[in-house]
Amino acid sequence: MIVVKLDELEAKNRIVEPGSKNWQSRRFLLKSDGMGFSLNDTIIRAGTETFIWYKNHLEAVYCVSGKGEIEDLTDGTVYPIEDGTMYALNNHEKHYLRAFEEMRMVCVFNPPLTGREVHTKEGYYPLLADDGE
Ligand code: 9YT
Repeated sequence: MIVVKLDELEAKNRIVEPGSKNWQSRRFLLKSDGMGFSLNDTIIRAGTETFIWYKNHLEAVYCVSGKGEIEDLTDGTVYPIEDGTMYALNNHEKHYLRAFEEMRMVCVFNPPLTGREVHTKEGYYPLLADDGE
């Protein structure tokens, strides 16, 4: 069994931020944990807009606090996000993620993240080898 507390992740080198500082991803489960998916507790900073296109991954996101929106760029639909909203990018949709308040999101990736991924300038995470620890 794996049991980890949020305040243990720093020492495990499992806290990741992009250069933009738009978000901070606290990575509880990675590929090396052998679950077949990864699990992050991610903070999206207030006032940010992030273009994302997970062409290599499926992601499900569950918002547990804060307010924002996601704009699906495949058809222009804008969905409000608040505590209790889940979205799943089952078709690798290009999107904008906007935070009006700081949002806390639980994010699951398939295939699992390996550790240190941040978005390329095209908005995706490369498929990395197991070197993230
Ligand atoms: C919701 C989202 O995709 N935010 C970007 C960060 C990502 N979820 C991560 O690496 O935790």
